[in-house]
Amino acid sequence: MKNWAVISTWSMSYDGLLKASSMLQNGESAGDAVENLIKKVESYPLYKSVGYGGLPNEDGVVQMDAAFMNGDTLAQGSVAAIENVKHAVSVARKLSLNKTNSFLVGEGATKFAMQNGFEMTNMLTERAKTIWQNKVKEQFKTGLHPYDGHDTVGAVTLDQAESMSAATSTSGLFMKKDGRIGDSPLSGSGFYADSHIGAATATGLGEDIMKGCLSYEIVRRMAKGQSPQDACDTALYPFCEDLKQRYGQVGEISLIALNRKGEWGVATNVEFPFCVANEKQKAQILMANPGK
Ligand code: SD4
Repeated sequence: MKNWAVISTWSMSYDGLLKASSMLQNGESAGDAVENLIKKVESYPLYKSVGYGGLPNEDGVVQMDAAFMNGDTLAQGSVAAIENVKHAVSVARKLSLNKTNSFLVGEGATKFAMQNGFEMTNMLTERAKTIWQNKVKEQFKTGLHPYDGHDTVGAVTLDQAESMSAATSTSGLFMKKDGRIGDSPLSGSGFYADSHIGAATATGLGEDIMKGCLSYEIVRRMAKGQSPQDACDTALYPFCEDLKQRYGQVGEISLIALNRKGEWGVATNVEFPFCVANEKQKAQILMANPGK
């Protein structure tokens, strides 16, 4: 059997990774596998930061960001601050087929999803609403800390035809401002894929990930011959140091990468469970610890 591989962020992506693994093993495409992986996470109501059951913004509305990239053509589609759509990643993938208008935000993104027959549903579960109501009460007493309850699903796949894809999906930061967009739908920050080289995705504080365009940075480093692990390490740790110097602080950031040979790498400044599988190794959840 030819090489295939998949890597994804956080242990919540394990079931999705199993699905993607069996698809890749059966010779299905990197694009289909990555979309199905993300859809599994989007569907599960107890994951507080992605899709159905995702935590809302400060107005109590679930606004989601998602992206899809085809590493063969470099085509990419994104949605941001989209509402009421069951699978934001699928809307992003559809947009990636457009030559223009491939990144839509807010009402325009939601309208596009409706007009194109995507399943629409209220994404705010009773559980998420209760968490939000409690937070609103607490806010009066303690002030707002918006980085509470996060975890974006990001994934990268390599199929047997040597194509790669990357995708992300998130409800972003809990209690974020209406219209706030993170790194996840932004090309080069939250994701990047080039089948000739490799692909990467990011999770963590979007505002900081954007400052380093970290997914693109990793792919460029792999293009210069670095292994995925070296590319992740050298993209993340000096950047964190630099940001601390210039800006006084750095948020939580975790990065995953895969190259076209199916080798993977991870770097993080927090404890970070992630999932991997390839043609030789069964699906597993591994723990990455903060590096230098
Ligand atoms: C964002 N990067 O919207 C996302 C949130 C996230 O782990 O990944 N949290 O900034």
